[in-house]
Amino acid sequence: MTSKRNFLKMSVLGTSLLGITALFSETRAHSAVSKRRALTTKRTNKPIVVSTWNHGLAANQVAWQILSKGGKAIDAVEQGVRVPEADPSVMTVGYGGYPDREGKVTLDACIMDENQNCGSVAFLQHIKHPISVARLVMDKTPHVMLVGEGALEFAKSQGFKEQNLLTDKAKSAWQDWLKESKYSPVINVENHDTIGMLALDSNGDLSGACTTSGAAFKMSGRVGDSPLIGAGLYVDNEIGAATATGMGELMIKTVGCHLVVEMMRQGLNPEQACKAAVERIAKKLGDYKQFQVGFLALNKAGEYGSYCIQSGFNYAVTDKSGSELKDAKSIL
Ligand code: SD4
Repeated sequence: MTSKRNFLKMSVLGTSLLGITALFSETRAHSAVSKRRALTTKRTNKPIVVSTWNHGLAANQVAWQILSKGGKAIDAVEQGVRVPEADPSVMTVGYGGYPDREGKVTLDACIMDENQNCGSVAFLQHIKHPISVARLVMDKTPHVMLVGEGALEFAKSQGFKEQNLLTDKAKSAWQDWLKESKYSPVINVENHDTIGMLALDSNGDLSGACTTSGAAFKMSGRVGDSPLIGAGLYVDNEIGAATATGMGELMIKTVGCHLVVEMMRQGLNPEQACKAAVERIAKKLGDYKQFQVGFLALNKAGEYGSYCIQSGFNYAVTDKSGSELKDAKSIL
């Protein structure tokens, strides 16, 4: 009887001990999960927006107004890059951009969202905001890219008004250029104003936009990397996003921004991924030293980084802690 009672006592004790142990390890597991969650949340720096060059600061401000209120990254990047598009003092984006050799301002732009949707326009004339036309190509057509006359007709059908984009300042720069008609892209001067912008919103979604008037005094009909998904911009919402500035032919030849995102998929951080893409250009393209190329990347955790060929490329970062301009590292 006694031994039976003892046995029962032991069993009860055993059971409760087991229960306590189970409870304890469950609590431990639970707290590990929540610690991990806390770490992930703490580590994810969102919302955040990054963009190329000095004029990125003003563009980021507009993007930040959307992001800081819980808005979507795709809206933030579209509205953000409209700032330099409308600014005539920015002479390689939108209105006021340098024309081609024939004196025509021809614009390239693309946009990409968190669901792999994208839209693009190239060789678009007379429309101040090519990025918003690209957005509508994405939202309202079954296509990704419209060019030239077709892009213009589409823009007009959506209510965009034609206007003269050639300012007096850009016209006189072109007339000066005509005196020698020598096409030699100057590093960090005539090729330095494309805006590429990447944003991570408070929902954790990534989007990007890129818009430019392209290389100054280019051949008529020349299209650079900026409207080409994969070359001038790429977004993969699982991994990260990248954009590029500089001599577009080099990005096209290496599908540069796709390469940067794939490098991040392999585990590189944004700066390392941008560096790897610049090194790929250096390895494959012999004449790379004459040109500038800069990549800018943002990953899913809100970490960002950049790399370029020549020193002198900078980018703007805006998040909860404010805005700042940062210099990219370079291989030369
Ligand atoms: C292009 N990548 O058309 C553009 C030019 C540029 O900063 O980035 N300028 O090749």
